[in-house]
Amino acid sequence: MAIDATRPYDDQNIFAKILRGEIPSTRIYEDEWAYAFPDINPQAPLHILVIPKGAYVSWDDFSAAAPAEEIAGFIRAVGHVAREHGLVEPGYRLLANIGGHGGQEVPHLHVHLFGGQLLGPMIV
Ligand code: D5M
Repeated sequence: MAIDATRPYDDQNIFAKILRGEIPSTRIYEDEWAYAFPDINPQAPLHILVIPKGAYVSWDDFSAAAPAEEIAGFIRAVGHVAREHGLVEPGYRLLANIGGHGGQEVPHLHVHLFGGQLLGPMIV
């Protein structure tokens, strides 16, 4: 069920548990700002989730409240993961769902990185 992105951060969400190592995940990339792991329900040959290490519900509170250093670190990490997987050429897609109408299900900011095939037109 989609979440309300305006609610306070819940540190019992599944991605918080992954960051704390309480739920297993396969580490694809990790640095001071971000952690990347495969989506459990892949929608493309390559479907990676990149999450900030800080406690942010969605892109909304992250963009409004995170320190600039943290925002830069996270965005750089997303780009790094894509380059590491050779995705710049032929290309890839980034997606962040935000709140109810965005269809966000996990209340910890995550960017979906899709690649490995020609992706169809964006579905809204
Ligand atoms: O997408 C939430 C995404 O999170 C969805 O594509 C499944 C994925 N998911 C949920 N639980 C896990 C675990 N444990 N590992 C990996 N991936 C997971 P949203 O943008 O919130 O709709």
